[in-house]
Amino acid sequence: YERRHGDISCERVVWLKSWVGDGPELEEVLYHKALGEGIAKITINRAHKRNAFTPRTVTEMQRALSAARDDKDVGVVILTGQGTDAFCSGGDQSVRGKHGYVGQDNIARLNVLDLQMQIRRLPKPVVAMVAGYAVGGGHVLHMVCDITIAADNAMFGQTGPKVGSFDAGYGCSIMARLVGQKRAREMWFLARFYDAQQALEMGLVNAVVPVAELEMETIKWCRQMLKNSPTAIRVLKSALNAVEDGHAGLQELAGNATLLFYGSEEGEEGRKSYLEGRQPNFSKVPRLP
Ligand code: S0N
Repeated sequence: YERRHGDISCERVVWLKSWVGDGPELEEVLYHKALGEGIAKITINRAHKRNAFTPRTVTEMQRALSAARDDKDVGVVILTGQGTDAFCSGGDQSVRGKHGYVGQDNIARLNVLDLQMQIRRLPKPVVAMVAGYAVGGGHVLHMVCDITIAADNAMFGQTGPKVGSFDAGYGCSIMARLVGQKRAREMWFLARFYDAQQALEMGLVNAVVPVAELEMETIKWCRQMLKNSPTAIRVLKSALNAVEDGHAGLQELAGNATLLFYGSEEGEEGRKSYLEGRQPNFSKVPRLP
């Protein structure tokens, strides 16, 4: 630990390599938990390819996200890339086939779409910590996250129309919500890159900090969220999603209502009465205005 200014929010983090459940050893992703904090960190570990993802990278990220979701000690997840050159440069073009990205099992997939859904539905905030390039499918990943903290060397953009691909799902809809229709069309049609300051001005990111301070600043944001009510944050995330996600958004929000209802006396009376073979007695439940 390194304490600075006696301020807990400036205390450095000790990262512990953590277990993501059964399955093969992680190769393309790192999963860490911060000692004594509620923070998990998922790192794409392919710096030699600017952290481009293969089907295996995506599967490993999905396993790490599941581990973070199931872990009652984890309240916030950081998503990042190894090194400072790139957050993620999208799909690894060297394994792109005619029907998607081809994994070691020789099956072509676009499983990054499942990963996007998983980030969106995770009932805990996901913070993108972006140094260097966040482009192509990597740009979509940071947009799907709840918060983005960018280093001053970050570069953002879509490359699809240059390399013969596009993400017409969240890659368009979330982008248009973030930056507006005109800018979204500009980003996709021209495939330009934007620096961190431009991204901040466009509403693509929440903050820009010097690259050397990126992790510490991200940790501060995480710690501040962790001080707040996890249930409030959980319901707010699903509510913010629900406005845009149609039936899927409603289902997510409604799941939270059910979760809270199960914990109430009213919900418990229903369950108990069934098990005790009697009529439920809801007479004490106040009919609130
Ligand atoms: C990121 C860039 C700008 C970095 O440039 P820089 O710093 O000059 O480094 P390079 O020398 O270019 O790169 C270093 C090494 O890394 C390799 N590399 C980088 N990115 C990739 C990549 N995406 N795939 C494979 N290899 C990559 C370089 O080749 C180099 O290797 P060596 O050292 O051996 O020469 C620059 O690298 C760049 O522009 N990268 C490509 C960005 C890109 O076009 N990405 C793909 C965009 N498309 C997607 O992401 C698809 C997303 C997707 O999966 C999807 C999802 C939903 C619906 C549809 C789709 C879809 O298919 O579109």
